[in-house]
Amino acid sequence: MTGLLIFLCILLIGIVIVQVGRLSDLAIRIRGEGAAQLASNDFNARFGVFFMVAFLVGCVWCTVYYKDSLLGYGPHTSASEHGVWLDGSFNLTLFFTSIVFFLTQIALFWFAYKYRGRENKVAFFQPHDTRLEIVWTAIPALVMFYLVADGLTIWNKAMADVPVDAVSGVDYIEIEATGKQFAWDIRYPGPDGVIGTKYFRKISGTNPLGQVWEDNKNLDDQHVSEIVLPVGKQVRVRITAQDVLHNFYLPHFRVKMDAVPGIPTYFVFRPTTTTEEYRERLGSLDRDGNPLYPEWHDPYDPDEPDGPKRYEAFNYELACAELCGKSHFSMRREVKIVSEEEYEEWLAQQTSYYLTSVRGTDDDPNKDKLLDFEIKDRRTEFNDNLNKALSSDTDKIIKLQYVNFQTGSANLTPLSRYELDNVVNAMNKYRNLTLEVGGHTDSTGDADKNLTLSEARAQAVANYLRSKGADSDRFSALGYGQDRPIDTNDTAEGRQNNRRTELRILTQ
Ligand SMILES: [Cu+2]
Repeated sequence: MTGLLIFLCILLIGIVIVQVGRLSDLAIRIRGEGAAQLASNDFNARFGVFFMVAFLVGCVWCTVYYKDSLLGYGPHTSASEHGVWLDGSFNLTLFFTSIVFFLTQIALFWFAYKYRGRENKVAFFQPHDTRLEIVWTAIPALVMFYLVADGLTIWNKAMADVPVDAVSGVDYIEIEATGKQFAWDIRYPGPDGVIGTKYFRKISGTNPLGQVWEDNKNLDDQHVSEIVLPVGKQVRVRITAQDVLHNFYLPHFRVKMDAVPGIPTYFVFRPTTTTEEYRERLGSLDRDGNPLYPEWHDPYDPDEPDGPKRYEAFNYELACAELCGKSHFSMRREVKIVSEEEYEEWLAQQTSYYLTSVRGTDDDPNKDKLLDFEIKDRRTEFNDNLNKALSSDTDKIIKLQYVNFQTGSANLTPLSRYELDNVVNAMNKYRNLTLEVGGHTDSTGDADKNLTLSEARAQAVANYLRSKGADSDRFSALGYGQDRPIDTNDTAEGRQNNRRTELRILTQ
């Protein structure tokens, strides 16, 4: 129905225009064609000049009116180092093109007025003017040359990669952004400062980025939900995509780079304004205490007039600047620029993706071995317990936390060897140390069988120690079965605590 109405309206307007045209044709014929044409020329020329003035004033007014909403002006001066250079270059170009814009618009309408068709006026033909040719060729050429040279210098400076020798010294932070429909996966390098390698065939439900777990540099890499960066520090973003073209866009930092599947790109920038400073800038007041940018003092949520104001709730954002599909908009991510201390604090809370989601699962190629830092941690823990037992007069027992057996058998699990190696080391260090290896079970099942199992397990530990060169005279193996629980046998956790291997220091 609406469609039909619109169609009828358009038809009607068309008919009106045709009729008005006919009417003016008729009027010209009645009044005499020549006079009417001259009057029309005069009107059009004057109206043209009026239009020009209104148009140019409108251009200036609208620029001034919306200035504070534009990147680079008002509160939106760049929050990054290179952004200031780019904005400067942009302003310089705007300056020269504005001059050309105003001159050509004025000339266009002024000429239309000055040389309008008049009675007894003959057209003026100017076939050639060398001086004019030189002026309007040379001046734009010089200006263009200057703009291009200046632009190239700034471009090369802004797009420069981090110096190669800094890779070992690492005075910058490297993070990785992977675009996919419809999210950004952000990866931080972890304590080693280096991002691990990826291979697309490794991508799976449990390995969204296709990290190669055999590469140790991957083991501490962190997947984070927001981008947090310290102010003043150089940041290199590795940019890549998993499906279609995306674009890594940080408008407030003038950072923008395509994320291309198969071709890694990068962007290096240095944030200079913290989120808090930018908020202050948006909320700043003039000398009389009135908001400098009133629109930023509106409530952030219109339904909550007393809630935070827009400037208080402001956050930098990462957007995708490529129309990559129907949920393209949902690729927005918040970006926080904070002080060095706040950054360190935030970073300490981030966990390694490998350790939290992959370690010990079937996808973990290191399942049957401990990682260097785990060996170190467990060694420290064992030595602490040993020292405690050595210096105590009453509690001479050390529980071997990481010695485990396959269910129902006396076969040591592969990872038990690390703890037992610590025991061998301790015996080598303390030459007078003699020990009793005690096996314990929970109360599940038959007591006699448990006793036999605990003896076999204690013996298995003793065999291992012996195989590593520990002197048989300095330790004995004993099974206690289920007789000495240290926890309740009513819960799974308690039973787990009761199934254990202990060392008792006999002499030291
Ligand atoms: Cu996208």
